[in-house]
Amino acid sequence: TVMRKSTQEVIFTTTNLIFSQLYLELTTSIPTMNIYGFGERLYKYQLDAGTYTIFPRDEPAITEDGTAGHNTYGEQTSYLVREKSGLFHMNFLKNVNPKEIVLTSGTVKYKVVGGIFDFHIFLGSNPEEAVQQYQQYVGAWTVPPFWSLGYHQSRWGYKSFRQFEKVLSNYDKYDIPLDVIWNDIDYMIQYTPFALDTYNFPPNEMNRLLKQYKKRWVPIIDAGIGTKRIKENIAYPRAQELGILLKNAKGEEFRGSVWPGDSRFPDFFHPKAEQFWHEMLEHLDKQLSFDGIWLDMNEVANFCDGECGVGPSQKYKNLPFTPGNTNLERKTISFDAVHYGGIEEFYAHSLFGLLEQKATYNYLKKKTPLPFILTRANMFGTGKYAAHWFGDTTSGWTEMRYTIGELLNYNMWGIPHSGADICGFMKDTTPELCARWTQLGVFYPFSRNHNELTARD
Ligand code: MIG
Repeated sequence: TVMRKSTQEVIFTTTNLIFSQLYLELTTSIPTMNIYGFGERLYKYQLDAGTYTIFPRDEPAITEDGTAGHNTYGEQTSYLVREKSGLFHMNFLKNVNPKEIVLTSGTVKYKVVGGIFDFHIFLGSNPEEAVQQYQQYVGAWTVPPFWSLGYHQSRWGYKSFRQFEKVLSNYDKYDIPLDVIWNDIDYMIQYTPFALDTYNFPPNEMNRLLKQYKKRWVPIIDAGIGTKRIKENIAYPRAQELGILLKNAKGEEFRGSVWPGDSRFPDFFHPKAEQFWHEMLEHLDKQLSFDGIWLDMNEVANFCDGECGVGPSQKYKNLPFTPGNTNLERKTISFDAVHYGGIEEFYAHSLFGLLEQKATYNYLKKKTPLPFILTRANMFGTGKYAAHWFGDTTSGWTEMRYTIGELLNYNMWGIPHSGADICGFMKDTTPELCARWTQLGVFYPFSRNHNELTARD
């Protein structure tokens, strides 16, 4: 039992405790239902009683409804709660294993598959004080460069620099201020990371446009390294040479599949992984200099469930409990994949993104005092390196409203530079929704219009 001395109020007390190798359960009382946190999810800010899954994954168009399995891209394991006296505290569970939280009136139950219980409680007299202490502990947050606080334009499906030019000239024509223009996976040859498509995006044309229209440029980098033997693909041979690829339980390269087709994943635990990542970023930077980096598919996403051709791992097939009621290795890498130092993926899932963000940050830090990185995967600590957008949000009114709840959450979790795709990502938007979303979106600290490949402009 933890009691606040000044008010004698109980703020944490365990009413049950199970502690075993693969299953941990604990129930604590909470003082009121003015409770906020547990992500990532697209939902309103104050939580209702319900079941909340925490396990980062790549699943588009998910809206929370208080039942298991509506988790999205982030690992955020803290909550803020109002005490009966009116004081606030924040509770943080430092654990990156898959978990589910069951919130009932007056209790929080943690159901965690693996790892340890490591709780931290931050006492404040008001919400700001509690949040500040939490943020100090997790290392938040990086100061964004001034330009990144401006307005951004992106979409999936700019096929060439000509279409890019059309977008830029339209912004000018209608006198809409724009600071940053982005490229999605279309700028690469066969979606192969670090392989610039110089036919459709010739560096001289791109540089001319960025200069003429005075825009900053941010390209996407996906986590999966394609294995295609094309001369522009320098990443795969170099990763093999340095021996930095993630391995399966047999010690072979772990086989995945992402946008470039057959793919491998860099193992950011490897001491030479950062060198590899910096060499690749520099290779792209030299051809076409970027102002920031957009990290996608880093939960990590995989089009196979577990290893391609093998399937989910045998070892972790029969877990005592499955958060989210769904195969946890769905669209990601197997839990028995092995990182450098013998660390199994089961214990390191969310760390892929964090270590990738850190490596990217360290590269940009060589060019500029204030790096800008946008990441989809996130966990506690991400704010130290990167900004976050809420992934694949559907173009709908409820979704638009819920982005406000998510925004407040990320402000609390130490990633204040965040926002959702303005006008929505999945499905066609409508003129009215898009106008309203733009009115809301200019108040997102990270303010970017972005759209899916098949949805209309
Ligand atoms: O499998 O790069 O959330 O913003 O446009 C989809 C294409 C991959 C998901 C991102 C989205 C991006 C899209 N990506």
